[in-house]
Amino acid sequence: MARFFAAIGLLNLVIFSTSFLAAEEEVMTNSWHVIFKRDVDHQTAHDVANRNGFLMIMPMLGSKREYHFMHPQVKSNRKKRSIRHTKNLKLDPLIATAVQQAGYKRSKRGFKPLKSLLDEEKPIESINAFPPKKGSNEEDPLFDKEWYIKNTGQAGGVPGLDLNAEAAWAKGYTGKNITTAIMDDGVDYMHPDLFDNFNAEASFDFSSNDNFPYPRYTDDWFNSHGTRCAGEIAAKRNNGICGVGVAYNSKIAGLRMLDQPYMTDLIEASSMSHRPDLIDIYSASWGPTDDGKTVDGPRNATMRAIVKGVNEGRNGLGSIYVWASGDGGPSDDCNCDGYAASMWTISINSATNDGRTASYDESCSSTLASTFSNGKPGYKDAGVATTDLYGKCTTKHSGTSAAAPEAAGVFALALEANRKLTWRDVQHLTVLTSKRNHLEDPTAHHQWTMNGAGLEFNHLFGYGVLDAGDMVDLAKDWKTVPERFHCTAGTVKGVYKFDSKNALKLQIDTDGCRGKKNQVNYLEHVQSFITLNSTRRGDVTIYLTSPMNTTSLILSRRPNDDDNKDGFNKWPFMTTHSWAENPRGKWILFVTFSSESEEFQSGNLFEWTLMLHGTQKSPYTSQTSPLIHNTKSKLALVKRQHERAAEFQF
Ligand SMILES: *[C@@H]1O[C@H](CO)[C@@H](O)[C@H](O)[C@H]1NC(C)=O
Ligand SMILES: *[C@@H]1O[C@H](CO)[C@@H](O)[C@H](O)[C@H]1NC(C)=O
Ligand SMILES: *[C@@H]1O[C@H](CO)[C@@H](O)[C@H](O)[C@H]1NC(C)=O
Ligand SMILES: *[C@@H]1O[C@H](CO)[C@@H](O)[C@H](O)[C@H]1NC(C)=O
Ligand SMILES: [Ca+2]
Ligand SMILES: [Ca+2]
Repeated sequence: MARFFAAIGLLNLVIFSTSFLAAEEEVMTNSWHVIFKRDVDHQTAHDVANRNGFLMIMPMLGSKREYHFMHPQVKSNRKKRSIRHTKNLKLDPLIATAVQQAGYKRSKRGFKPLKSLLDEEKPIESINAFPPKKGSNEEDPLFDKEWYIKNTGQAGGVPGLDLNAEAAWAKGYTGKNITTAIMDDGVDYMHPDLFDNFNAEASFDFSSNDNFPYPRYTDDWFNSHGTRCAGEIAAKRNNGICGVGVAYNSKIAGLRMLDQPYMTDLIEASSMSHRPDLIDIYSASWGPTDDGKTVDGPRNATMRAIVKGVNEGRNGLGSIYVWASGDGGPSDDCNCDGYAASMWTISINSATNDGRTASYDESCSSTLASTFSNGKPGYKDAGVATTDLYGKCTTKHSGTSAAAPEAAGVFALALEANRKLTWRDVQHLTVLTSKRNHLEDPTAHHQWTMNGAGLEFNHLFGYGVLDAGDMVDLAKDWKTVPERFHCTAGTVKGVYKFDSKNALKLQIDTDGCRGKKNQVNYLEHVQSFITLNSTRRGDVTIYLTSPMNTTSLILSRRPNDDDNKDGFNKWPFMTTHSWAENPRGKWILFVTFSSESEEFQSGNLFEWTLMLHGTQKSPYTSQTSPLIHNTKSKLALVKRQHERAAEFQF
């Protein structure tokens, strides 16, 4: 079964299922996660590694008990576990346990292999940034092409459909003293447009375990991804080179972690927990393969790293994890990607410069908001202009890859406006300031809908496109949101059949844990943990309707997913669409087959657990931002709604 480590509590990590069954393409690596019987210092860990023939790579998750060991004589892509090596480690008097690490695939979003680049009419366009122009106030040659920052209608776009970054800059926010880590294939930190904004102290290379996350050379520039993402955030302004980053005075750290034959849980976990005292935002434009049939997510150590990050990172305010929703196109669903679907990551979809989704855009109900990737097909310069490898610039960056760093840049501006923002504050600000603007689904399948709290959302775009100007405004006077609580609304267990002719409708009636310590009155995230199997997993479609009649499409059809045995095992389908709603009342789960073929399909649902996350007090009534007086602002709207509801509900 597709398994997933689901942590529901904030401090107590609840692990629902304890082992991943190795997928076919998994291997065993030469890395071991070693847990000592007691805390040991660095030197002791080294000595213990040495006396067993291993190398100590690094401590794990800031712990003195857990270490990453490597065995130089073991192959890094074995078919089987090396029981002998694990046994030897376990026999060491200081070691409690040791787990050999599986190696698996993680792919970067939006990279087109050389072949498809050559197939395109125009090959990739790289503009030489050398020699850097002298003088401090020279215009950046690519700025006019950065329609995502300032859309004047260039490349066939809609004027004004952009991140509204200039409004934030005009107020003096440019990302000063905020660091975003690019978790990727490295960063060309020698690039003249990035050099000054590179935070070397916060950087690391987890692919080769050293301090220099410089991209490895390949003929097809495969490792240009991280450098391109970095420029979108922190390319310098007015230096006559390439373009301008969204937060052009912020710092970027390079965390090189995608460039080794196989990903391991330890590499992911180490990256996501690297220097949370120095790194504010972690930007990731990668994940499980976007083949439309994978169901995968963070494993043990990575899940612990994320939970630790949101609880302890940034001195307890919480690390901000920004995630690209995926490039699997309409035939994939990012709720099957456990990183994007996590409550602790902000998953970002992308829009084109004329307000549509791109053909590769993957959607799901866990997406919070959107930024931009490439523009209108067929238009020159419709791609994302940014820095490129070896001091060059490009106008062709694309994919949801391009979208996540833009969001990281906007969040850097917001954090500069208010250093006290928690990880949840950033999500609330995103919901309240994102805009519908000109975003529309051309197929009209996914309409803009008002949720029960008066917040407009769209399955493709979340709460809309980020607005940096409004976000810094609201951030400035923002009062930290009230404490978060977790309420299990209910569990339905049994054998519930559904098939091509008969859909399944289940109901959970909840009081939102009323009268208990963990009562939830105002929702943030809602999770449905579902266990089911079916004759064709990709044809199963699931809707969740809240008591306030907001319907989230929590699983859409995935035509390529022909799984007929694994199904889902306590998989956490997440929705953000009931944000700020009152959870009390009937929740309805609707499970159906939507298939194009006539073939008869059937399935069984074994379990549905509904988890509500949110606050007891309204997070909005205590806000003093001047925006509260703008009766048209989302803040004013949702505050009024909460006040009206509170009169008779609690
Ligand atoms: C910059 O940020 C660090 C924490 O990331 C903080 O310790 C330091 O005081 C800040 N400096 C300024 C000038 O704000
Ligand atoms: C994951 O963690 C659980 C509990 O801590 C442990 O029993 C299990 O062996 C771990 N699995 C892997 C693959 O590390
Ligand atoms: C689902 O699981 C049940 C119980 O294990 C089994 O009887 C049934 O054949 C399975 N169905 C499919 C489609 O795999
Ligand atoms: C709930 O919303 C649906 C549209 O999503 C609408 O057709 C229906 O009438 C609504 N029901 C109630 C009771 O408001
Ligand atoms: Ca520049
Ligand atoms: Ca995907």
